[in-house]
Amino acid sequence: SIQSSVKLLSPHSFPTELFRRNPTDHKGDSGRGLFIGGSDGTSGAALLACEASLRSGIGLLSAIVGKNAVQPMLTRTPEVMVRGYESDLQNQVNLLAEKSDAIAIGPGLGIEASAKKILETVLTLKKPTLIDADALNLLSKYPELWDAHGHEHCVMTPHPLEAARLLNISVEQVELDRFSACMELTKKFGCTILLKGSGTLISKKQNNVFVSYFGNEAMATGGMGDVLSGVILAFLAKSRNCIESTKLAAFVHAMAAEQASNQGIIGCLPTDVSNNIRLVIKETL
Ligand code: NPW
Ligand code: AMP
Ligand code: MG
Repeated sequence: SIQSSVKLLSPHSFPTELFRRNPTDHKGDSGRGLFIGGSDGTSGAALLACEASLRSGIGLLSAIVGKNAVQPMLTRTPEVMVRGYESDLQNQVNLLAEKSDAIAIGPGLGIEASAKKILETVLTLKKPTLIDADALNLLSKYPELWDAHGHEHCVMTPHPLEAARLLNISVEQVELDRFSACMELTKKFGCTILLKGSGTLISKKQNNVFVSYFGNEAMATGGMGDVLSGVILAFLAKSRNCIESTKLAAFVHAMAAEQASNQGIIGCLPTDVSNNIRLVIKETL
Protein backbone atom coordinates (compact mmCIF):
# COMPACT_ATOMS: atom_id res chain seq x y z
CA SER A 1 0.00 0.00 0.00
CA ILE A 2 1.00 3.64 -0.29
CA GLN A 3 1.16 4.19 3.47
CA SER A 4 3.62 1.36 4.13
CA SER A 5 6.29 3.13 2.08
CA VAL A 6 6.04 6.42 3.96
CA LYS A 7 9.03 7.35 6.09
CA LEU A 8 9.15 10.14 8.64
CA LEU A 9 11.89 12.68 8.12
CA SER A 10 14.00 12.79 11.30
CA PRO A 11 16.86 15.10 12.37
CA HIS A 12 19.18 12.10 12.18
CA SER A 13 18.33 10.81 8.71
CA PHE A 14 20.90 12.78 6.70
CA PRO A 15 24.19 11.60 5.16
CA THR A 16 26.08 14.46 6.79
CA GLU A 17 29.38 13.61 5.06
CA LEU A 18 27.87 14.86 1.78
CA PHE A 19 27.42 18.35 3.18
CA ARG A 20 30.21 18.98 5.71
CA ARG A 21 33.29 21.09 5.06
CA ASN A 22 36.87 19.90 5.58
CA PRO A 23 39.52 22.14 7.16
CA THR A 24 41.42 22.45 3.86
CA ASP A 25 38.39 23.16 1.66
CA HIS A 26 38.34 26.11 -0.73
CA LYS A 27 35.25 27.88 -2.08
CA GLY A 28 35.09 25.60 -5.11
CA ASP A 29 34.71 22.62 -2.79
CA SER A 30 31.62 24.19 -1.24
CA GLY A 31 29.87 24.30 -4.61
CA ARG A 32 29.13 26.84 -7.34
CA GLY A 33 25.52 27.77 -7.91
CA LEU A 34 23.54 29.86 -10.37
CA PHE A 35 20.21 31.45 -9.44
CA ILE A 36 17.86 32.65 -12.20
CA GLY A 37 14.72 34.63 -11.31
CA GLY A 38 13.46 37.84 -9.76
CA SER A 39 11.83 39.97 -12.45
CA ASP A 40 9.93 43.25 -12.02
CA GLY A 41 7.33 43.03 -9.27
CA THR A 42 8.96 39.94 -7.77
CA SER A 43 12.58 41.07 -7.37
CA GLY A 44 12.41 40.18 -3.69
CA ALA A 45 12.19 36.48 -4.51
CA ALA A 46 15.73 36.65 -5.92
CA LEU A 47 17.08 38.45 -2.86
CA LEU A 48 15.46 35.97 -0.49
CA ALA A 49 16.62 32.90 -2.38
CA CYS A 50 20.20 34.12 -2.80
CA GLU A 51 20.58 35.19 0.81
CA ALA A 52 19.27 31.81 1.97
CA SER A 53 21.69 30.06 -0.37
CA LEU A 54 24.62 31.94 1.15
CA ARG A 55 23.42 31.14 4.67
CA SER A 56 23.25 27.49 3.62
CA GLY A 57 26.93 27.45 2.75
CA ILE A 58 27.17 27.83 -1.01
CA GLY A 59 30.78 28.46 -2.04
CA LEU A 60 30.22 30.72 -5.02
CA LEU A 61 26.91 32.14 -6.10
CA SER A 62 26.05 33.83 -9.38
CA ALA A 63 22.65 35.26 -10.19
CA ILE A 64 20.88 36.39 -13.33
CA VAL A 65 18.00 38.64 -12.30
CA GLY A 66 15.75 41.38 -13.66
CA LYS A 67 17.51 44.73 -14.16
CA ASN A 68 15.77 46.32 -11.16
CA ALA A 69 16.96 43.57 -8.83
CA VAL A 70 20.67 44.10 -9.45
CA GLN A 71 21.28 47.10 -7.15
CA PRO A 72 19.17 45.82 -4.23
CA MET A 73 20.93 42.46 -4.53
CA LEU A 74 24.38 44.06 -4.38
CA THR A 75 23.31 46.11 -1.39
CA ARG A 76 21.92 43.22 0.59
CA THR A 77 24.35 40.46 -0.41
CA PRO A 78 27.47 41.70 -2.19
CA GLU A 79 28.73 38.11 -2.03
CA VAL A 80 26.54 37.33 -5.05
CA MET A 81 27.97 37.82 -8.56
CA VAL A 82 24.89 39.35 -10.07
CA ARG A 83 23.96 40.30 -13.63
CA GLY A 84 20.81 41.83 -15.05
CA TYR A 85 18.99 40.22 -17.97
CA GLU A 86 20.49 41.54 -21.20
CA SER A 87 19.86 41.06 -24.87
CA ASP A 88 22.65 38.49 -25.22
CA LEU A 89 20.96 36.61 -22.42
CA GLN A 90 21.23 33.15 -23.93
CA ASN A 91 24.96 33.55 -24.03
CA GLN A 92 25.17 34.68 -20.39
CA VAL A 93 23.01 31.85 -19.17
CA ASN A 94 25.08 29.32 -21.05
CA LEU A 95 28.40 30.67 -19.79
CA LEU A 96 27.38 30.89 -16.15
CA ALA A 97 25.38 27.68 -16.12
CA GLU A 98 28.21 25.65 -17.62
CA LYS A 99 30.50 26.75 -14.79
CA SER A 100 27.95 25.85 -12.12
CA ASP A 101 27.52 22.68 -10.11
CA ALA A 102 23.82 23.39 -9.70
CA ILE A 103 21.17 25.82 -10.93
CA ALA A 104 17.97 27.15 -9.36
CA ILE A 105 15.38 28.66 -11.65
CA GLY A 106 11.92 30.08 -11.11
CA PRO A 107 11.29 32.26 -8.04
CA GLY A 108 9.96 35.55 -9.39
CA LEU A 109 11.03 34.61 -12.92
CA GLY A 110 7.79 35.46 -14.72
CA ILE A 111 6.35 33.38 -17.56
CA GLU A 112 7.21 35.50 -20.59
CA ALA A 113 8.66 34.04 -23.79
CA SER A 114 12.17 35.08 -22.69
CA ALA A 115 11.74 33.11 -19.44
CA LYS A 116 10.66 30.06 -21.42
CA LYS A 117 13.80 30.27 -23.54
CA ILE A 118 16.04 30.50 -20.46
CA LEU A 119 14.36 27.48 -18.88
CA GLU A 120 14.87 25.54 -22.08
CA THR A 121 18.57 26.45 -22.14
CA VAL A 122 19.00 25.46 -18.49
CA LEU A 123 17.28 22.09 -18.94
CA THR A 124 19.45 21.30 -21.96
CA LEU A 125 22.56 21.37 -19.75
CA LYS A 126 21.29 18.42 -17.64
CA LYS A 127 22.84 19.77 -14.43
CA PRO A 128 21.36 19.33 -10.95
CA THR A 129 18.52 21.87 -11.21
CA LEU A 130 15.99 23.20 -8.76
CA ILE A 131 12.75 24.14 -10.52
CA ASP A 132 10.27 26.26 -8.56
CA ALA A 133 7.49 28.83 -8.87
CA ASP A 134 7.29 30.40 -12.35
CA ALA A 135 9.58 27.75 -13.85
CA LEU A 136 6.99 25.19 -12.72
CA ASN A 137 4.24 27.37 -14.16
CA LEU A 138 6.13 27.43 -17.47
CA LEU A 139 6.26 23.63 -17.48
CA SER A 140 2.48 23.57 -16.91
CA LYS A 141 1.92 26.04 -19.73
CA TYR A 142 4.36 24.39 -22.16
CA PRO A 143 4.42 20.63 -21.43
CA GLU A 144 6.53 20.10 -24.55
CA LEU A 145 9.44 21.76 -22.73
CA TRP A 146 9.71 18.87 -20.31
CA ASP A 147 8.96 16.26 -22.96
CA ALA A 148 11.93 17.50 -24.98
CA HIS A 149 14.45 18.42 -22.28
CA GLY A 150 13.31 17.01 -18.92
CA HIS A 151 15.77 14.91 -16.94
CA GLU A 152 16.09 13.12 -13.61
CA HIS A 153 18.60 15.51 -12.00
CA CYS A 154 15.85 18.01 -11.30
CA VAL A 155 14.10 18.91 -8.06
CA MET A 156 10.59 20.37 -8.32
CA THR A 157 9.11 22.15 -5.30
CA PRO A 158 5.44 22.91 -6.06
CA HIS A 159 2.97 24.34 -3.57
CA PRO A 160 -0.50 22.79 -3.90
CA LEU A 161 -1.63 25.23 -6.60
CA GLU A 162 1.53 24.72 -8.65
CA ALA A 163 1.09 20.95 -8.23
CA ALA A 164 -2.52 21.22 -9.38
CA ARG A 165 -1.41 23.12 -12.49
CA LEU A 166 1.26 20.51 -13.26
CA LEU A 167 -1.24 17.65 -12.91
CA ASN A 168 -4.19 19.42 -14.54
CA ILE A 169 -6.38 18.88 -11.47
CA SER A 170 -7.82 21.18 -8.78
CA VAL A 171 -6.08 22.30 -5.57
CA GLU A 172 -8.84 20.50 -3.67
CA GLN A 173 -7.93 17.23 -5.39
CA VAL A 174 -4.27 17.71 -4.50
CA GLU A 175 -5.02 18.44 -0.85
CA LEU A 176 -7.55 15.60 -0.53
CA ASP A 177 -4.84 13.02 -1.24
CA ARG A 178 -1.41 14.63 -1.05
CA PHE A 179 0.38 11.28 -1.21
CA SER A 180 -1.23 10.38 -4.52
CA ALA A 181 -0.54 13.84 -5.92
CA CYS A 182 3.12 13.57 -4.94
CA MET A 183 3.41 10.12 -6.50
CA GLU A 184 1.67 11.25 -9.67
CA LEU A 185 4.24 14.04 -9.98
CA THR A 186 7.08 11.59 -9.38
CA LYS A 187 5.69 9.33 -12.08
CA LYS A 188 5.03 12.13 -14.54
CA PHE A 189 8.41 13.84 -14.24
CA GLY A 190 10.76 11.09 -13.02
CA CYS A 191 12.70 13.49 -10.80
CA THR A 192 12.73 14.56 -7.15
CA ILE A 193 9.46 16.14 -5.99
CA LEU A 194 8.78 18.18 -2.84
CA LEU A 195 5.09 18.92 -2.33
CA LYS A 196 4.88 21.96 -0.06
CA GLY A 197 2.48 22.61 2.80
CA SER A 198 1.88 21.39 6.34
CA GLY A 199 3.12 17.79 6.18
CA THR A 200 5.57 18.37 3.34
CA LEU A 201 6.11 15.31 1.13
CA ILE A 202 9.36 14.41 -0.63
CA SER A 203 9.75 11.62 -3.15
CA LYS A 204 12.04 10.48 -5.91
CA LYS A 205 11.04 6.93 -6.59
CA GLN A 206 7.44 5.89 -6.67
CA ASN A 207 6.18 4.22 -3.51
CA ASN A 208 8.90 5.83 -1.43
CA VAL A 209 7.78 9.04 0.22
CA PHE A 210 9.32 11.01 3.07
CA VAL A 211 7.02 13.16 5.15
CA SER A 212 8.20 16.14 7.20
CA TYR A 213 6.18 17.41 10.12
CA PHE A 214 8.71 20.13 10.92
CA GLY A 215 7.75 23.75 10.52
CA ASN A 216 4.55 25.55 11.44
CA GLU A 217 2.05 28.19 10.37
CA ALA A 218 4.63 30.95 10.83
CA MET A 219 5.73 29.79 7.37
CA ALA A 220 2.47 30.90 5.76
CA THR A 221 4.03 34.16 4.50
CA GLY A 222 4.97 35.19 0.95
CA GLY A 223 8.62 34.59 0.18
CA MET A 224 8.97 31.55 2.43
CA GLY A 225 9.21 29.19 -0.55
CA ASP A 226 11.83 31.40 -2.18
CA VAL A 227 14.03 30.84 0.88
CA LEU A 228 13.62 27.07 0.47
CA SER A 229 14.77 27.34 -3.15
CA GLY A 230 17.98 28.98 -2.01
CA VAL A 231 18.65 26.31 0.61
CA ILE A 232 18.14 23.52 -1.90
CA LEU A 233 20.45 25.25 -4.41
CA ALA A 234 23.27 25.40 -1.86
CA PHE A 235 22.97 21.74 -0.89
CA LEU A 236 22.66 20.65 -4.54
CA ALA A 237 25.79 22.61 -5.48
CA LYS A 238 27.71 21.00 -2.63
CA SER A 239 26.53 17.39 -3.02
CA ARG A 240 24.92 17.12 -6.47
CA ASN A 241 22.53 14.69 -4.81
CA CYS A 242 18.92 15.64 -5.52
CA ILE A 243 16.99 13.57 -3.01
CA GLU A 244 19.40 14.02 -0.07
CA SER A 245 19.70 17.77 -0.70
CA THR A 246 15.95 18.13 -0.79
CA LYS A 247 15.40 16.16 2.42
CA LEU A 248 18.06 18.12 4.31
CA ALA A 249 16.82 21.45 2.94
CA ALA A 250 13.22 20.73 3.95
CA PHE A 251 14.43 20.00 7.47
CA VAL A 252 16.78 22.98 7.78
CA HIS A 253 14.21 25.39 6.33
CA ALA A 254 11.42 24.20 8.63
CA MET A 255 13.62 24.03 11.75
CA ALA A 256 14.93 27.53 11.06
CA ALA A 257 11.30 28.66 10.85
CA GLU A 258 10.43 26.92 14.12
CA GLN A 259 13.33 28.62 15.86
CA ALA A 260 12.55 32.02 14.34
CA SER A 261 8.91 31.66 15.36
CA ASN A 262 9.87 31.25 19.01
CA GLN A 263 9.77 35.04 19.00
CA GLY A 264 6.22 34.98 17.65
CA ILE A 265 4.35 33.01 15.02
CA ILE A 266 2.72 36.08 13.56
CA GLY A 267 5.15 38.44 11.88
CA CYS A 268 7.90 35.88 11.39
CA LEU A 269 9.53 36.89 8.10
CA PRO A 270 11.31 34.73 5.53
CA THR A 271 14.34 36.89 6.34
CA ASP A 272 14.09 35.81 10.00
CA VAL A 273 14.04 32.20 8.83
CA SER A 274 17.13 32.82 6.70
CA ASN A 275 18.91 34.27 9.71
CA ASN A 276 18.34 31.02 11.64
CA ILE A 277 19.59 28.67 8.92
CA ARG A 278 23.21 28.84 10.03
CA LEU A 279 22.51 27.71 13.58
CA VAL A 280 20.27 24.85 12.45
CA ILE A 281 22.96 23.61 10.07
CA LYS A 282 25.52 23.83 12.87
CA GLU A 283 23.29 21.66 15.06
CA THR A 284 22.49 19.18 12.25
CA LEU A 285 25.69 18.50 10.31
P1 NPW B 1 -5.72 31.12 -2.61
O1 NPW B 1 -5.21 32.48 -2.22
O2 NPW B 1 -6.00 30.26 -1.44
O3 NPW B 1 -6.80 31.15 -3.60
P2 NPW B 1 0.58 31.49 -7.31
P3 NPW B 1 2.76 32.72 -5.80
C1 NPW B 1 -2.62 28.98 -3.51
C2 NPW B 1 7.01 35.00 -6.46
N1 NPW B 1 6.99 35.56 -5.11
N2 NPW B 1 -2.75 25.28 0.00
C3 NPW B 1 -3.24 30.18 -2.82
O4 NPW B 1 -4.50 30.41 -3.42
C4 NPW B 1 7.08 33.50 -6.59
O5 NPW B 1 8.40 33.01 -6.52
C5 NPW B 1 7.70 36.69 -4.91
C6 NPW B 1 -3.72 25.74 -0.81
C7 NPW B 1 -2.25 31.28 -3.11
O6 NPW B 1 -2.82 32.58 -3.10
C8 NPW B 1 6.48 33.29 -7.96
O7 NPW B 1 7.44 33.51 -8.96
C9 NPW B 1 7.75 37.36 -3.70
N3 NPW B 1 -3.54 26.73 -1.71
C10 NPW B 1 5.43 34.42 -8.06
O8 NPW B 1 5.79 35.37 -7.06
C11 NPW B 1 6.94 36.90 -2.54
C12 NPW B 1 -2.33 27.23 -1.78
O9 NPW B 1 -1.73 29.50 -4.46
C13 NPW B 1 -1.82 30.91 -4.50
C14 NPW B 1 -1.28 26.79 -0.99
C15 NPW B 1 4.01 33.93 -7.81
O10 NPW B 1 4.00 33.00 -6.72
C16 NPW B 1 5.79 36.01 -2.99
C17 NPW B 1 -0.51 31.54 -4.90
O11 NPW B 1 0.09 30.81 -5.96
C18 NPW B 1 6.19 34.99 -4.03
O12 NPW B 1 6.98 33.94 -3.45
C19 NPW B 1 -1.52 25.77 -0.06
N4 NPW B 1 -0.56 25.30 0.73
N5 NPW B 1 -0.18 27.49 -1.28
C20 NPW B 1 8.63 38.55 -3.57
N6 NPW B 1 8.74 39.15 -2.37
O13 NPW B 1 9.24 38.97 -4.54
C21 NPW B 1 -0.55 28.32 -2.23
N7 NPW B 1 -1.85 28.19 -2.54
O14 NPW B 1 -0.58 32.13 -7.97
O15 NPW B 1 1.27 30.45 -8.06
O16 NPW B 1 1.53 32.68 -6.82
O17 NPW B 1 2.99 31.42 -5.14
O18 NPW B 1 2.51 33.88 -4.90
P1 AMP C 1 5.67 29.07 -1.06
O1 AMP C 1 4.18 28.82 -1.10
O2 AMP C 1 6.37 28.71 -2.31
O3 AMP C 1 6.01 30.46 -0.58
O4 AMP C 1 6.29 28.08 0.04
C1 AMP C 1 5.85 28.11 1.37
C2 AMP C 1 6.79 27.31 2.26
O5 AMP C 1 6.35 27.36 3.61
C3 AMP C 1 6.84 25.82 1.90
O6 AMP C 1 8.09 25.29 2.26
C4 AMP C 1 5.72 25.25 2.78
O7 AMP C 1 5.86 23.87 3.04
C5 AMP C 1 5.91 26.07 4.04
N1 AMP C 1 4.65 26.22 4.79
C6 AMP C 1 3.66 27.09 4.53
N2 AMP C 1 2.66 26.96 5.42
C7 AMP C 1 3.04 25.99 6.29
C8 AMP C 1 2.44 25.39 7.45
N3 AMP C 1 1.24 25.78 7.90
N4 AMP C 1 3.12 24.41 8.11
C9 AMP C 1 4.31 24.02 7.66
N5 AMP C 1 4.93 24.54 6.58
C10 AMP C 1 4.30 25.51 5.89
MG1 MG D 1 6.72 29.83 -4.08
